[in-house]
Amino acid sequence: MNKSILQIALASTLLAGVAQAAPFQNGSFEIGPAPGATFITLGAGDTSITGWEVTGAGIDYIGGLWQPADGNRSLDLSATAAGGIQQTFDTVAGHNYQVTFSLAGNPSTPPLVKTVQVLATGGVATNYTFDISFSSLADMRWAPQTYTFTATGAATTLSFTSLDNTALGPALDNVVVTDLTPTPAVVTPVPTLSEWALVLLATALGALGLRGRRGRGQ
Ligand SMILES: [Ca+2]
Repeated sequence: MNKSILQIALASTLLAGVAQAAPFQNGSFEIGPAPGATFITLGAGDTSITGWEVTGAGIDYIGGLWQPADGNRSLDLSATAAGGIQQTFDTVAGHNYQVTFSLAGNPSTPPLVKTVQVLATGGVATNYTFDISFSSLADMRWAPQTYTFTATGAATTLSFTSLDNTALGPALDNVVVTDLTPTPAVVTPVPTLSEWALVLLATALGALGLRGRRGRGQ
């Protein structure tokens, strides 16, 4: 590859990178600072969990304290009071999206019933509750939940906000975002009969030309 082709290839790669700046990421909260054997507290505005920003009164980033729903890490959305977390990612306006997540609660009271509010840009704020009556640190009884929204632009902010103003809030893990709107299939055009005829003609002329050159060469 010569230098100019290499430069074009590099420029194309950079442009492609800009176009795909922020797909949804790190929904299981596995990429971030080490939460240790129990947990660490992250304050409002903290962005150390890759892709996410902490909101409200902060959250607890849970390491070994309790059983996660997926991987090794999860969240308590109330640090000392109601906190939350949000992520902004690429969407396609008009597409329908499904958000699935695992919900549980800090197994201590109060309150007995934990509540998290989920909201995506342009969507409907929806509350989900979890009763910790039968939960423990070793058996969090994670429950699958589903939220859906229709994207209103090229970027959407998805937020999970605790409505429990204590240090014992809803627990969150394993957020997955799926685009439910099918992308139109790329159709490869099939040559028409007249186009096939042109292809055959070009092939035949090429063969004649080759024979002609060979004839002159003899
Ligand atoms: Ca996890």
